[in-house]
Amino acid sequence: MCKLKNAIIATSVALLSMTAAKADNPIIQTNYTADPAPMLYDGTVYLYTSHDEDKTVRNFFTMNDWKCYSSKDMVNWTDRGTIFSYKGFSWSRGDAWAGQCIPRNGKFYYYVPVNMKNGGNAIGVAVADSPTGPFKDAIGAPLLIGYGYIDPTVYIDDDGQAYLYWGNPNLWHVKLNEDMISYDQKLGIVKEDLKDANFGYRAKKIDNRTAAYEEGPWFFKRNAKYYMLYPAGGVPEHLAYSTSNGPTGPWVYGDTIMHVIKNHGAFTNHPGYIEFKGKSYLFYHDGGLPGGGGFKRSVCIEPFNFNADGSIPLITPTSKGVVESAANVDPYQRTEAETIAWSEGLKTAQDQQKGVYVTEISNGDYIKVRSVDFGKGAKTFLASVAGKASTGTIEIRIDSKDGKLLGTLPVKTTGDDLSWKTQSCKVNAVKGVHDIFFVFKGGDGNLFNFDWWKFVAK
Ligand code: FUB
Repeated sequence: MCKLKNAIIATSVALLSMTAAKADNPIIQTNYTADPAPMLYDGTVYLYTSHDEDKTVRNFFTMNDWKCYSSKDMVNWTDRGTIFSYKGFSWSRGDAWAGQCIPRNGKFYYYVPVNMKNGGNAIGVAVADSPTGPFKDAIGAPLLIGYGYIDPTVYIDDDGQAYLYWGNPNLWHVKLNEDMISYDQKLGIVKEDLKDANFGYRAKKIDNRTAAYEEGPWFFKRNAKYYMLYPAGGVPEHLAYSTSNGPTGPWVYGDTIMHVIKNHGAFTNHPGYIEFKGKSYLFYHDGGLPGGGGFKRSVCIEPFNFNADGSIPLITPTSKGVVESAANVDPYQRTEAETIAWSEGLKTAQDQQKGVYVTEISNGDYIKVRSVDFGKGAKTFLASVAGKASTGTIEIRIDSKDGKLLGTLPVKTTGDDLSWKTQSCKVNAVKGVHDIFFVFKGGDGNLFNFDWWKFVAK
């Protein structure tokens, strides 16, 4: 984005000290991300997001592609790149809005809304052999076409029946066939009756606002109860939920689960939910990054506990987000440089050769990686870097950006910005679990590119 970096530099010292002190919402700082859709697969959380472009066109959502991030600990997120674009649907002219991906029979089905070439709303399906793609149009045509057909959410029940819900301001569903790219024609498209008791108070006003379903449903099951989370209340949106004893209702309105976000909110919000390692997490978006707002949103996470009766408590948006890491990072394994708990200034890029790497690194930028377990200690730091005229260094610090210096890697030129070399430096004694800060120092302009790092144990 051209550039969050500029916005960050222009932002006051007050903001920088605020961000340095807090962890770690919004969870992605290298792009504007929205409409979070987490998916658990093989011990890893894959987070699919829509993507607000840096440059908003005609004061409206400017969204061309979808991104994926992954994590094994809920605090460090690895950028897996742009995984699909509306251009992958030959029949679409744009508007890559909120989608959800689900695995089935060794394939990954990504349900996404776009606008068709004639302008109408449609839901397409992209399919891939891996959670991070490459995705391609699974049908060659839309799965569903209709006014207000946006924001699909998909769930496969214990009996193998898959359901797709979607819509704004109506809510529809179909039963997907086993192939996941067609649906039960006999049942057809079912439109929910959005009565107050089912999906919130549309007619009655509460605090001068309607409290009813608006869009962005998120469907899941927990302990035999079916949940539908959704943005409600029009503009601006809060988050609410309904529950049911069956996958197709009847639905019973629950309550508000997140109020309209007052501090750095966007006029939309959008829920996602996942249980990971026995803990519950609500994903949502705000406008919390520098330069952020309604068309430049950012994904955030809050851990929460269900009430004993299965109801969902009111969840407060925080800047700290997930405090407790679900796992430690092993520094003796290669870690992608784009694995980030918090960063400032820099960006990510991707190409065929390297995949995703960290780029546009300027003097003073940094990456924080949380909960790194050094065990008995490290002796050497290795980094894969590339830079035509590099004069920069990577300072390896622990526990804060100005914390104890473990070592400094002077990055030597590799001859080209995409000519990658592994370079190393000695590190001072360090034991146990620490947050690492890679602080980049150097002259003017972009210093070098950074692809991965690891330590060598003592
Ligand atoms: O991101 C574009 C639209 O805004 C989504 O489809 C809605 O859910 C809202 O977040």
